[in-house]
Amino acid sequence: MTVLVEKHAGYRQIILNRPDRLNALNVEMHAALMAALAEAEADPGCRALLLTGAGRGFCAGQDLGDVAVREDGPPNIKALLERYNGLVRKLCSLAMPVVCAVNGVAAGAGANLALACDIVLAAKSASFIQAFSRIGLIPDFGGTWFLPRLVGMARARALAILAEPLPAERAAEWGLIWRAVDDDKLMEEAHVLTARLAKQATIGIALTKRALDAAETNTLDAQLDLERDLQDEAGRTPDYAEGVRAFLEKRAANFTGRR
Ligand code: T3D
Repeated sequence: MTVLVEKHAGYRQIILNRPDRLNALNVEMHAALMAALAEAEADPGCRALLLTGAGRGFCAGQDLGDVAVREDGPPNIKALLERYNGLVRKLCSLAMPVVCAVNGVAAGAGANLALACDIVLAAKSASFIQAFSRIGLIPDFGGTWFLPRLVGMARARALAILAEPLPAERAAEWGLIWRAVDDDKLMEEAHVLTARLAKQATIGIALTKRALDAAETNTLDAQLDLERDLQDEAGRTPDYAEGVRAFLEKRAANFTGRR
């Protein structure tokens, strides 16, 4: 099984599982990951996801043993990426929070897979490598989109062109990820965070994601209109009513994540 799924109360943990290849993505793993995301999305009881890797790495990007290096012409990378891009689109559009626990090296598409998640924690020993330029490619899996937005153009350019490992603690200082965590605390912290998110107002979080995504290209005027509309939607959820009631009654809210 190239991808393992563990069900927890309110959330699922998805584990990339090709540890002998540092969880490099092949076609089978890509399909299994897509299926795991689709199943999570279809489960009304699943209100958050936790993505991590088995073994000492998170994900080393495309399995380079799997792409045909041909003497008679270039490999069909376009077809490969048309398929793989669906994964980034799916991850970014999920109507639930996605936590990524980067347990070890995240290289190439593996680094950008992590950046497509909502909240990224990384073990202090982990690193992020935009490895593409080492083999003559450009950052894909959304890398050229995520990097400048997260760390600014100067750092994005150097990361993409030099392909040097960025240690987790510096990645957190630069704003590439949320937090670097002691190795032995990573999974505990990731589970606590994901379980907490699974009890929050899921629809409100999904709408927050949509608003932040749109902010990248919207004018202030357009964004204010969008906030008005999305807030109207959030304000009609039972979770909003429960949140206000709980505040006034000075107790913890009991959110359901339902419409
Ligand atoms: O067609 C296309 O390619 C288009 C798609 C592109 C998307 C991409 O992701 S391009 C970028 C692909 N990824 C890389 O270039 C990273 C390659 N890996 C590395 O540079 C290093 O493995 C790491 C820096 C990530 C980690 O180094 P280290 O020293 O900790 O581990 P290692 O010994 O290199 O790797 C352990 C094993 O995993 C090793 O196998 P072995 O010798 O024990 O049998 C290694 O070959 C294997 N491995 C690591 N990465 C990949 C891989 N096997 C296949 N594909 C990999 N990407």
